[in-house]
Amino acid sequence: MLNTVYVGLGSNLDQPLQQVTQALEQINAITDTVLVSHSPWYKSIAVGPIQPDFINGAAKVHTALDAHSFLTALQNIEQAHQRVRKEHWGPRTLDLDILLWNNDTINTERLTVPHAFLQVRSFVLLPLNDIANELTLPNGKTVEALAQQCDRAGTEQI
Ligand code: A4P
Ligand code: MG
Repeated sequence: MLNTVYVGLGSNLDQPLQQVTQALEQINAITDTVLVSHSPWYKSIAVGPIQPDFINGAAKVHTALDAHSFLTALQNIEQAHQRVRKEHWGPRTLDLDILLWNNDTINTERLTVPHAFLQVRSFVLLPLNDIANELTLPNGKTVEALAQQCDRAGTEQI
């Protein structure tokens, strides 16, 4: 079965734009996986501890892998990026999150889908809406409505 997946990308360390751009190629290179489209990039003020601004975006992917195998593949890509410069407690070179997996709800030890903060984060909703504004979440809300409602202060397209 071919799964339609939306992935959130983020980086705020070590040339973030380069990190996320390279990650798109690496996602496309995952076994039985194709990158369908991706959003423009956004610069966003970090949520959480004080740290550099993030570059964020979203990608649409088709994959024949199951959700946990796909998560492992994304984590392998994150690891490859973190190896360049290890920052145990610092900001991240690359964060790849599964935002949506078909219209499924997944709750396992390793995976919560839709992503826990999807509905409130402008740096996720705005790029997601660029590539998936026709989408409805499992709870019936549309990405378009959520993107329109969210507080976009601190998030701007670059
Ligand atoms: N996990 C559970 N569900 C998922 C999912 N849907 N996709 C588990 C990916 N992973 C999922 O992730 C920890 C664990 O989450 C994984 O082992 C996986 O099994 P992590 O990326 O290693 O660590 P984390 O930072 O604690 O988690 P997460 O959820 O990525 O953190 P956040 O909350 O996303 O915070 N500000 C701006 N402006 N932009 C950002 O991108 N990102 C963060 C990271 C903070 N502030 C930010 C941004
Ligand atoms: Mg993550």
